[in-house]
Amino acid sequence: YALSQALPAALEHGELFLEYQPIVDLNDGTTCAMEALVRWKHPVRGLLGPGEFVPLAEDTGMIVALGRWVLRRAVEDAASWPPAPNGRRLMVAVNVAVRQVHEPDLCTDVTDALESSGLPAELLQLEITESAVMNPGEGGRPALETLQALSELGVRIAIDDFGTGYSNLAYLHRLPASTLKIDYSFVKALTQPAVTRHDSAEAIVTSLITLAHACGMTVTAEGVETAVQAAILRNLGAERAQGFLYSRAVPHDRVPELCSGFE
Ligand code: G
Ligand code: G
Ligand code: MN
Ligand code: NA
Repeated sequence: YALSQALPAALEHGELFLEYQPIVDLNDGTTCAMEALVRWKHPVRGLLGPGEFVPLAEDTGMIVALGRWVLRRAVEDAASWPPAPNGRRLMVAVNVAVRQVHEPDLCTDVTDALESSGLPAELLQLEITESAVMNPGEGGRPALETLQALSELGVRIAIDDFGTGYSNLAYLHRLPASTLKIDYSFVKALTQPAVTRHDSAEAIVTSLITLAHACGMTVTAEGVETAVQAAILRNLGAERAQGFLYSRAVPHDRVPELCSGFE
């Protein structure tokens, strides 16, 4: 309760900041994108992760202002990143909460952020959780309509935490999304010891990848911590991975050293 009360002032006083975690091409190890992850440097409670305050901000509606700030900051940061050695520029991935998707201003906010920073639309990926896109109700604009408008701007859409919600697969097929992010829980299950391991972990990941590809989406696996997991995912056809194997989230000034990739 106290934390959620303090959040508006914290945002105004510059206590929030972003870190970036690389998203890596599983085939050649190059860095494709950086995901922006918000943190709160609380004057009394110390460093807080998004898990500790994003849900509170979602409950109070503060997530709309917070999300708008994250979007601006991340897009501005990304506009300044140097190209990788292969000449390609990094994309920036920004998490968008369900409340933001139902805000009529989201497309305008995105357009404004791109225009004022000069970042090309194709270099912005908006990450929307599976449950957010699959719940088109909530009184706002239908999620599908908003996602279509964003997609027409040239922005990429990724479905985040896939496999943890209850998806309407017919609806999934209609989403203008280019990427499906497989939730870390499935990645973890791939290499869990035989006794506790869910026997069908590999079969589930295989079918998620098949499903994504059938819908014309590429796959990013989250929470990859070991080279064995990365090898399995690559063999199963996942295109990209993200996780501690490559890097934790780093402050903005360390992004350039991660641009070239991982062997
Ligand atoms: O760092 P941690 O594992 O605690 O992250 C918890 C969750 O917070 C993640 O699922 C991540 O997607 C989410 N998150 C991180 N940054 C943002 C943000 O800027 N906006 C929203 N809506 N969620 C975020
Ligand atoms: O849900 P989302 O993917 O947006 O959340 C990303 C969060 O997952 C980050 O905040 C980070 O703390 C956490 N994370 C990133 N990589 C790994 C990893 O390899 N292992 C684990 N356990 N958590 C990770
Ligand atoms: Mn995410
Ligand atoms: Na996730």
